[in-house]
Amino acid sequence: MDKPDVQQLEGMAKQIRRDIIRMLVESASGHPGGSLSAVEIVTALYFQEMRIDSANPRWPDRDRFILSKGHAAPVLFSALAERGYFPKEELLTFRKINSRLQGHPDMNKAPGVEMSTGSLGQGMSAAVGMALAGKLDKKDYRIFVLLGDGEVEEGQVWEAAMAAAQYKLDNITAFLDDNGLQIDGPCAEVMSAEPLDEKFKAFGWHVEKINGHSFPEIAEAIARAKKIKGKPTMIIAKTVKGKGVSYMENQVGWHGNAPSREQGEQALAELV
Ligand SMILES: Cc1ncc(C[n+]2csc(CCOP(=O)(O)OP(=O)(O)O)c2C)c(N)n1
Ligand SMILES: [Mg+2]
Repeated sequence: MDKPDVQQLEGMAKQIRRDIIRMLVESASGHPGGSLSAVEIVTALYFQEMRIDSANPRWPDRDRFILSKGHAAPVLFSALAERGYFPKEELLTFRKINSRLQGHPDMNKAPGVEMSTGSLGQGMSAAVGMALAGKLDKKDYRIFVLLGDGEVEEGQVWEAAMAAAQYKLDNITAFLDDNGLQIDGPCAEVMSAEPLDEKFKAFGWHVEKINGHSFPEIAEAIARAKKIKGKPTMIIAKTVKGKGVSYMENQVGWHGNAPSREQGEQALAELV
């Protein structure tokens, strides 16, 4: 596949936002806010960065992406469908009985899903294990993992962070979707983990800080991460929860509520 330019990536991001809205309207449940905030990060990984083959999802040398904040499943499922892992029509079965696309990603059901996630904190540990396996097997594949800023309030994240530095896992690049909100309020009020950059540095990570909606900044940060030897990289990406839908932006109430059909129409009218 040819590498897309920024304009093409922006077009794909808009398409993925539209998919997310349609999935949530159809299922009448799910998590829009944290799906929409992560669109550019996930789009850049699946359409620009990762060495993957949708025709061969279990190719041993593939790069791996783990959605540690598993409740943002709609953004992952949409990227996988747009990238050809399964038919796009299947997106509308999201959260339905017997669908392969459950509310949180299931690696035994949906093609392309690398790890079942949803219990916050666990995906990061799995990602670190995969990166360690890659080193032991002398493979050159890379591991990408996406965490939420509420998720890093989980202690398990810091155990995994410690292990990644201990084993010098420079083949893992983590993104922190720094949208400022978690399930029922601002992270700063629920349980502040700030200063996140200094904490990850103290845990032995190389840290980048970027605008998580800028494709050039995402690409540049990944390029720098690839050059760092002997250390894992954390890319702290400032984002807007609910990005792209006016009435959802920065609204904690849109963490885990689906738009009605009418609200969905309004969102789609904005995403043209
Ligand atoms: C271990 C665990 N505790 C609690 C929850 C419930 N929960 C689901 S999403 C969420 C908030 C996550 O906030 P954040 O990581 O910032 O996600 P985002 O803002 O990107 O949606 C919580 C507490 C969970 N899924 N797993
Ligand atoms: Mg958040």
